Formats: sequence, C-alpha cells, structure tokens
Amino acid sequence: MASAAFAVSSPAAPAVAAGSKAGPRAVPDRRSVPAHLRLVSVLGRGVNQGRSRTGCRVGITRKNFGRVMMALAVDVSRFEGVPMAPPDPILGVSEAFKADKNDLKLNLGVGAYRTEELQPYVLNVVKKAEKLMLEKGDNKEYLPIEGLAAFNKATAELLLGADNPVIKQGLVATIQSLSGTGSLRLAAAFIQRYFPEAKVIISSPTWGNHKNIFNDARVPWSEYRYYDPKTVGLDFEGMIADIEAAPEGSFVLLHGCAHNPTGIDPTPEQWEKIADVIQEKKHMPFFDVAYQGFASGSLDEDAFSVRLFVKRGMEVFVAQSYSKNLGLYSERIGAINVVCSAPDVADRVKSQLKRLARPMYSNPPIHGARIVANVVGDLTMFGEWKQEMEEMAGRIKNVRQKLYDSLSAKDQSGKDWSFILRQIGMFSYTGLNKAQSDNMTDKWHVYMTKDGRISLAGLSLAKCDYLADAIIDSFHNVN
Ligand code: PLA
Repeated sequence: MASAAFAVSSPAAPAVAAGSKAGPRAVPDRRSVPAHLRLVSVLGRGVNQGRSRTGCRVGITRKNFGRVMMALAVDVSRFEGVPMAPPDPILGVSEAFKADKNDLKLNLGVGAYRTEELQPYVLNVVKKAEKLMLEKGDNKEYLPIEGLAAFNKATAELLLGADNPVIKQGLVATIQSLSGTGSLRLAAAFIQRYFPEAKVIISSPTWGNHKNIFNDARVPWSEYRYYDPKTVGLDFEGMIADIEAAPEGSFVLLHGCAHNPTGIDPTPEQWEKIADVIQEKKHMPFFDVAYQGFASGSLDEDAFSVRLFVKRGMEVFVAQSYSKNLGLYSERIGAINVVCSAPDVADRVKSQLKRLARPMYSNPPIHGARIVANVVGDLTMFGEWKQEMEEMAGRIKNVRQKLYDSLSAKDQSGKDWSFILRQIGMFSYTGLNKAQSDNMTDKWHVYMTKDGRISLAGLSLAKCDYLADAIIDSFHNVN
C-alpha cells in the first residue's frame, strides 16, 4: 500500500512520504493523501513512525518530544467495503466442530467417510497405488489442459461401461477437472458461454453448493419439486410437472445416485419417465455423479441412470467425483464428460472446455489422476477397490439400521422412523428443522447441517444410541 503523506510538526521528525510539506506546522496536503486515509487529530505528545495495523506507513515518529503537534491518521483499508461472509453451511460445520472441546461431540456435517472408530480412512488400495507410483518415480511435469489421458479413459469407462458404444465411437468429451465441484463449475462456465439464454433447473432441495456454482457462473437457475415432506419421499408427480413446465432446452440437473441431501432416488421406472419428459422437451440432462459405488456398493448399479439416458441416444453432461468412492477428498480428482451426438461435436466441445479451463486453473493436478488410472487399470487393484467400497457402503448401511433400531426402541411416541431405512447413500435427511438442528448442536454437540441432514458416514454403531437420544429430544421438545 502507498505511504501516507502526513506532515509532522517538528523539524526533527522528517516527513517520510513524498508529497508532504516538511517544516514546522506543515499541514497535510489533502491532495497527496490517498482517499482512504483520513486525518482525525492533530494533538499529542509524541509521534509514531512505523506501520499501522493494516501495514500502512503512517509517517510519524515516537522519538520526537519537541513540539507536541501530531498528525494521527486512521488508515481506512481499501477493503473496508468487504463484508464478512457467512460460514459455509457444510464445510463451516467442520470448523465449528473442531472448536468444540466437549468429548461427546460428533461431526455428522460433511459427507466424509470415517471408520467405526470415527477416524478418517485412506483406502488400502490407494496406499498400494501410491507406493507403486513412488517406486516408479513418475515426474511432476504439467499435465495437458484436459488432464491425464489414462485417467480420462478410465473415468469415462467407469461411468458408462467399458464397452459402451459411445466411447468406441468417440462421442465422449472428457476433461479431468478439480473433483466434482470443479467439474460442475467448468460445465457451468460452458453453459454460460454457449447457452446464454438457457436456464438450469435443480432439485428442491439439492446440495447447497449447486446454487453457488451456477450463481458464480452467472447461469440462471430455478428449482423443480423433488422432496415431499409429507411422505418423506420423492414428489415424483411434482418433479415431472416442473421439468415439463421448464422452458424448452433447459438443463436439468440430476443426482446420478444417492441424492444429496435427501437420500431418495427415483426407481428405474421413474428414471425412464424422467428421461421421456426430458427428451420430449428437448432439455439437456446434466448429471452430478458424486457417489458412484457408494449408494449400492456397486459401481455399475449406481451408474444406471446415466447409462439409461446415454442408451437412448441423448446428449448428456456428467460431472464425476472420486472424493467419496476412492476417499480422495483433498486430491481434487474428478471429470466432466459430455456425451455428444457425433465425434466432431465431441472434439469441438472438448476444445472449448479446455479453452475455459486454461485461464481458470490451467491444468489439473496429477496425483489423484494417477491413483485412479492405476487402480482402475489393474485388475487386482480394481477388485480390491470394489471390495473396500462395498465395505464402506456396508458400514453405512449397518449404522443406518442401528440408528433406526435405536430410535424405534427409545421413542415412545409411535412416530414412524422407517424413512431412514428407505434413504440411501451417505446421508439421512432427518426432517429436523433449523431450531431442532441447532438444539442437536448446542445441547448435544452433534454437528450437522441446518437443513436436518446427517452424514451417517461420520457415525459409529457405538454412537447410535446417543444420537437417537439427541434426535428424539430435538424432535419432540423443540419446535
Ligand atoms: N456433488 C454433490 C451432490 C456432492 O454432495 C458433493 C460433495 C460434490 C458434488 C462435490 O464434491 P467434490 O468437489 O469433493 O468432488 N458434498 C459433500 C462435501 C460431501 C461438500 O459439501 O463439499 C457434502 O458434505 O455435501
């Protein structure tokens, strides 16, 4: 920041900044004072020369005990107009959890898998792949803008099935990007640039960050009905009616599996109907696949919805993430795939995605891409991964069952908690409102998002009874 230009009354205290009028009783030259610095006082015993709280030089010295004239400056930061942002509704929960000193505390906020001991988990197959990578001594050169070729091949095959004709025919434009979020953001930038009139419709509710992503990319969005609180299930008719009513050519954001936050997915028959109406209205399906393998434990089963649309010959966007299914949260590894109707279209779409990525982040990180490519590309490791994924999904299912059992046994009100068993994936959407969720945290030290979502991946069998007590108290005693 530029030096402030303040005059000091004593000749012993030189004015340090260019533009000031040195000499006795010199007054600051207002024109030389930056607009964000204001003179507020001219009386004091000494003067101070140094840096202010915000790092501005204020040009006044303490050593001077001569005449007592002082120019005291309050340096108003150039960032004065920047307000404090609220904590993130999901990742902010982890920050609050860390600050809580109570031993009973439980973090059911972010969807991150924990062991039964509630410790973070690095998959054995990931450790194995990393060991091999280290032994091989791969270099750290930049990747191409589109990412690691072996990863892009593996990820499209994992999503669509290795023998899917659209891969063989060169119809898929795949770009490695910064996990699910970065892939969604890149696709949003693409929509904004090439479909400026189009709008995205998203489920109500949805993962909170979807709205941020489209807002920041300046893509208009609105919601379609999805969750019915009365049945604690899917509002299928509402969903279909809203997709039908959206302007022709809208982008329809769909959760490929394990809908976040509700844990409620359409049935295969319902997916068919959703595809029908999207096709009729010439909408563009846009899948967010952040939990492949984590919903059912099977990679293929969890890709059912995407493959159904692709089989119908539809053009489709799909964002993928390896945060959950390979536990590579902080490696930021994922991809955006665009299935196109012809190879030259795919080439052009890919070229534009690269063009958008280059000024955003230039090229993606290599480490996670190599892990995925190695694991998927090696039959033994691929088998080991599927095994571990089944175990993770299985642990969550066990916890889900135990939580239901605890709630049913403890709650004497007759309330039906079976919706918990009907939900799938990492989360349970408890139906607790904001005040009740606050009570969970303030009284019971259970950290969760304020929409009533709990991450069962952060719960152990041992903690189910405690959680059930907290839920029952919050549900019945808080409005
Ligand atoms: N899409 C959905 C539906 C998600 O739930 C998440 C992560 C992502 C994309 C993005 O994940 P990625 O960028 O790490 O690949 N949702 C988490 C974490 C697990 C988060 O909010 O960032 C969640 O707790 O909802």
